[in-house]
Amino acid sequence: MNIDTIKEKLKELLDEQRFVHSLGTMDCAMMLAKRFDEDVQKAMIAGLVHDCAKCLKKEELLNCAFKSGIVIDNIMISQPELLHGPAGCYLAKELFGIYDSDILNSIAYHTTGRENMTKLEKIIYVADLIEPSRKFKSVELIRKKSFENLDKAVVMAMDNTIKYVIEKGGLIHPSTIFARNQLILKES
Ligand code: DGI
Ligand code: FE
Ligand code: FE
Ligand code: FE
Repeated sequence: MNIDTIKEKLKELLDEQRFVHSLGTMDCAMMLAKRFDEDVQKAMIAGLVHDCAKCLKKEELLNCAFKSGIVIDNIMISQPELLHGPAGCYLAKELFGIYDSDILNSIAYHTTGRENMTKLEKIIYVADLIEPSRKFKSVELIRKKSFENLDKAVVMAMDNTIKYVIEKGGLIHPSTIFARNQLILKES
């Protein structure tokens, strides 16, 4: 499926704001892919599709997440925000005919991150947070860093997300902690 066909289908799955966010993530993923020598077409598709399950109802979300082949743990079930990555990975295959495992993993792990993230997974993790419609306080700092050092930008993005989740009293998914620790240890 080409990008224009994916866009048309995606538009029906998402509300206006989420669709605009997806286009922004696609553009940022494209720029980061060029900057860090990743496959530009793959990055664009992953960025465009990453939130395709975001507007599903709870039941549908659970159903798709369980069919994704991604391990769904109790933390994800108790924090349903964490299910749209795995569910999106399933829909990417079923609705958009995407079978590239790097693209599918980038979608599946775009919310939590994980240890040993590929370059594409990092690009999508960061692009999701820095796309133009994101307005939080430290976004400019992360935007700037993302074109200098991808790993550092991932850590900054995780820091931002962890603080946000703590602020809301939520559970932090351990994959984010493992990923963040690994990236920081690698730097030092
Ligand atoms: O889908 P988006 O809004 O574009 O962004 P996202 O998929 O990165 O994050 C979706 C939501 O999930 C966002 O409100 C932050 C939240 N989130 C991210 N990591 C965690 C988390 N929520 C909990 N409870 N635990 C996490 O580890
Ligand atoms: Fe998301
Ligand atoms: Fe994110
Ligand atoms: Fe997103």
